Amino acid sequence: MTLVFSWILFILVQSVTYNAAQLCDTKDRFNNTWFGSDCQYKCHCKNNVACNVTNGDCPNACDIGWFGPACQYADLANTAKLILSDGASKDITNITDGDDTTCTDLTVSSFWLRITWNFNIYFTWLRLVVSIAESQSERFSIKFPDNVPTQNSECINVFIDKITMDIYCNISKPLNEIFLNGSAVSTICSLYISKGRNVALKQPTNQTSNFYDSYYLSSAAVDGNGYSIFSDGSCTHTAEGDPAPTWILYFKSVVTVTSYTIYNRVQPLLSYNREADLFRLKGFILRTFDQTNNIVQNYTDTETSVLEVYNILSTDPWAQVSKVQMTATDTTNLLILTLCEVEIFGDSVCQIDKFKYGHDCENVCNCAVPGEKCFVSTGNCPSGCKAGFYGQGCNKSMNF
Ligand SMILES: [Ca+2]
Repeated sequence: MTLVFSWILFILVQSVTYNAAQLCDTKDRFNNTWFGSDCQYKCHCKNNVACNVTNGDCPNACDIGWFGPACQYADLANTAKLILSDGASKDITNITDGDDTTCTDLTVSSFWLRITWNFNIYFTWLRLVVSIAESQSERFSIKFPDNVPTQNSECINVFIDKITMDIYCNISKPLNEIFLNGSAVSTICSLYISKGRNVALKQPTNQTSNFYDSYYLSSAAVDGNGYSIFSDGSCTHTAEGDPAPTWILYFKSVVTVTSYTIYNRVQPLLSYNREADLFRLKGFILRTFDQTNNIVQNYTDTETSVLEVYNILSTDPWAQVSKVQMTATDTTNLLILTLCEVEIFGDSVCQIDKFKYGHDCENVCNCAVPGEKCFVSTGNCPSGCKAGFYGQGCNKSMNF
């Protein structure tokens, strides 16, 4: 009897898994494809092709603006301005074209590559791909502006393979430029700088009231679609008369956060209520909390005009965040909170599973030093991979 029951359960579980996989690789109505056990991660493949439904790998390459494991890391390098220290005469657009096979040949032995943004970022890690095999990490170096306190020991260089190197730094201050140098930079093919991955996607959410029972629910802000036209059904909407309309996201596992991107409701230009709808977000409050409900960040919008998209930097890129809350405060028109998407860039913490890594802390670190915590983003280790292993996540065996 028990055996029969086990079999039925097995078949049930298999069919659920199978169905999830089937749903994941079908494009949703916004033309996105998904992966993961609950189809909770968005594919970011070149030419918008579907990714592997289990691990998110892309058949060709990542879409431009994305890189790293399962193409889940947003790239800040392609939003930066790159300047060579020896003048701007050389074409360096290959570095940020998202194609690892197009490389620069700068034929100079030593120079600085200055990378600047017209906004502030947090630096966590970057990836360099070069055309000529490297084995010495000192052939790359990274420098931060003078007002950003760093010590060499705060950055760790890790080889993924002979032409790919990651640099991780433990920095808590926002900055808007970094410098790279070293002879190997002259053969650079790609530079990716991590903004983090969108940790908000498909996380559990709630709001203090619903405008309708089945539409414009809190989950619409984490459905992966920043489409801001309300009728597309991908925005939230609280009920009229709610005295403090609030939206809340509860992370399944604590995360670190570097920045927030909030998509306002944007009606077509000639809509009669376009301005009024935009103004509902004016003066909003964003609060984040740790696991014991202490406030991590308390941000109030003070923009003089309303924006279609708000970018807010975290106050502490290493703080552990458990809950995010947004409240509307503007009473010029109707007091209503509408969010078309809330993207939260950050990463896993893997606090309980200390020696694990990945989006769900599902993988085990495989470091040279036993018991060492690996980087949650890639699974690579400060001490290097365990003997006999190499590659991203130290999970490729040298014994064929
Ligand atoms: Ca949405």
